[in-house]
Amino acid sequence: LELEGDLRRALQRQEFEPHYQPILSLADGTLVGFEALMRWRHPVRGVAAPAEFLAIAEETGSLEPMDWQIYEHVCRDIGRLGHQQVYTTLNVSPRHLRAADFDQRLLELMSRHHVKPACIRLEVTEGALLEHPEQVRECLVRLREAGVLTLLDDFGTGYSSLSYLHRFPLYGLKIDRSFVAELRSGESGGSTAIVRAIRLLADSLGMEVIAEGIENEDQRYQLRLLGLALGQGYLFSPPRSAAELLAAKLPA
Ligand code: G
Ligand code: G
Ligand code: NA
Ligand code: MN
Repeated sequence: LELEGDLRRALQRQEFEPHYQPILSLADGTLVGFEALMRWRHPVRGVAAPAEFLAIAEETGSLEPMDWQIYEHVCRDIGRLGHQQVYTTLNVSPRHLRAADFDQRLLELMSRHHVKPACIRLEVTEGALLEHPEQVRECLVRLREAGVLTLLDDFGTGYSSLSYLHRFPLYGLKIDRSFVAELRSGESGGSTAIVRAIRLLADSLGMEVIAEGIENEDQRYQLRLLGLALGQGYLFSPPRSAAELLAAKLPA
């Protein structure tokens, strides 16, 4: 109950901000995009990650306004960070996609900030697709027609019903970090087989694949052997604030 009030006050004070984790080519490190991840910057307690507040926010209906605070912040940041040549992904909570005006509201926000459709991609989870499939499909189709692509997040951990892969306009899959964490060199079973199967499935559906949670060189090497082209993780960079990214750009 205390957290609920804290979240409401934090919303009013605009304490939610995106941190950015780069998405790169595993072959040569070329930057292709960033995932925007919500953080709560409390004046006393410091920076908190979603694990500490996401469930309560969702239960109490605060998550949607928090998301919009993040999306607006991302649109503002794209200009000042010079991120017009790459894409930034937004995490979308399941409830959002059911709102009849989600796509319109997002496109209006982007247009107000002069953000091109190619600069934004959405990350949705399997659960979000299955709750109100027809409404969600239509929303994602309208966004795709406007140039905003959708990626399926945490692939392999949800319902893993494959029928939706071609029913929804999905541009790519993000392989959940639990599979990447279990990759072992010289091993053909377990996680290695799953990652290979996901890559083959995505290839045959013409979908892009991004590996999440890459923490070491061995994982990067294994993923490249399995034909993965793109990834993100602590090996390359943790999620960083806009201020940190700006500071890193200044000559030392
Ligand atoms: O950054 P971190 O690993 O703590 O993120 C944990 C989870 O929080 C991720 O699974 C992600 O889907 C979710 N998440 C991160 N940022 C956002 C956001 O802006 N909106 C929503 N709805 N979820 C987010
Ligand atoms: O569910 P989603 O994939 O959107 O959330 C991504 C989460 O993974 C974020 O909370 C982010 O902080 C975290 N993350 C990013 N890179 C790594 C990594 O290399 N290892 C681990 N364990 N977590 C990571
Ligand atoms: Na995500
Ligand atoms: Mn993800």
